Amino acid sequence: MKKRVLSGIRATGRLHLGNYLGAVKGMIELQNDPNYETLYMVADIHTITTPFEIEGLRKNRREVIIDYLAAGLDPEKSIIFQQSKVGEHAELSFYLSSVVSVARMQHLPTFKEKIKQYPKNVTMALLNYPILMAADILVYKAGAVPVGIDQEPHLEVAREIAKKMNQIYRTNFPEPARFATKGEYIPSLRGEGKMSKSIEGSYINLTDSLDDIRKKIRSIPTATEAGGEMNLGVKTLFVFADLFIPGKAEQFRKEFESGKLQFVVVKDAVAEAIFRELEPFQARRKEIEKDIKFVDSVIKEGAEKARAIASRTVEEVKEKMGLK
Ligand code: AQP
Repeated sequence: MKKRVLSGIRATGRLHLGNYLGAVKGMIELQNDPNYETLYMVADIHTITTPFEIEGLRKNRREVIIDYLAAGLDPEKSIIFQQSKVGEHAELSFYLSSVVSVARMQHLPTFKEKIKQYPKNVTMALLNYPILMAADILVYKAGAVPVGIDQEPHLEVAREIAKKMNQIYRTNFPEPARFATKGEYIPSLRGEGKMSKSIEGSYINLTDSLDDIRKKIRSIPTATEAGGEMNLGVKTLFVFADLFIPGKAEQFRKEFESGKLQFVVVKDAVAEAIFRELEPFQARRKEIEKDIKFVDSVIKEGAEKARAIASRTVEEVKEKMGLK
């Protein structure tokens, strides 16, 4: 039996390097491994858990699908779909919420961070985010979830829910585990926190030009002189150096320690290497953008395939919970 895989990205904007390294790379790796059956969605329902604009949401969810296809997700190998087209996610999340306490949700670090970021948007939808994520995974009985390390607290909730449902209602949900990549945590270019779509100045878009990338990498707040303790900005720069110029990173580290490092040299080498990695993605994206019919057919067929699996799970859960 193939192991099922589920992952998704919110429709809050174009993908950035953090999404790509922390999630999409893992998604592609599992898609290309014959031991896995992969389902990848654009998480548009999750998007309404924080403030959003209606037209922006519509536009972004298509952009995420195009980004997926350009990055190498293949509808012949993966089910690529829009979360809101499979109503079973929202339905199952309500059933699952009956085994979760309010306190457990309120104490999650991710919830606390989001209410700090959006103090006027402390909604039930935000509180329910991890339960919906558990439903996304469990509705396909997925065992592997390629997501960044920031999502680990949510996976813990999904495992707790799976265990409880199995104990109370004799369902057979697997306990999902995160599939980690080398870039599981990409820091913000501002030197503090993670790279995030909703934090201006923190991210590099996958569609950025070499010039933009160079400017952004140069903006990382490194010290004026090398040597001594690495500050957060320098540490951030070295995260990128380790990922994108691994052959040169050690030498640059030694130069830093001896006080001889010129930061702009490392920054420009990193920027160049990031752009080289993104160039093929950008070329493919331009082609896919033009092929409206292809994108439409991926969205339509993906929903049908996903629904066929999800509806079976929901029927089973309803039966076991006495709702049928
Ligand atoms: N900085 C990051 N490093 C590694 N992985 C990351 N991910 C996000 N940021 C990083 C991973 O990308 C996937 C999709 O994330 P999301 O868009 O669904 O939600 P998010 O985590 O809230 O991403 P953003 O960019 O921070 O969006 P906003 O600003 O809209 O909230 C997940 O697998 C995540 O781990």
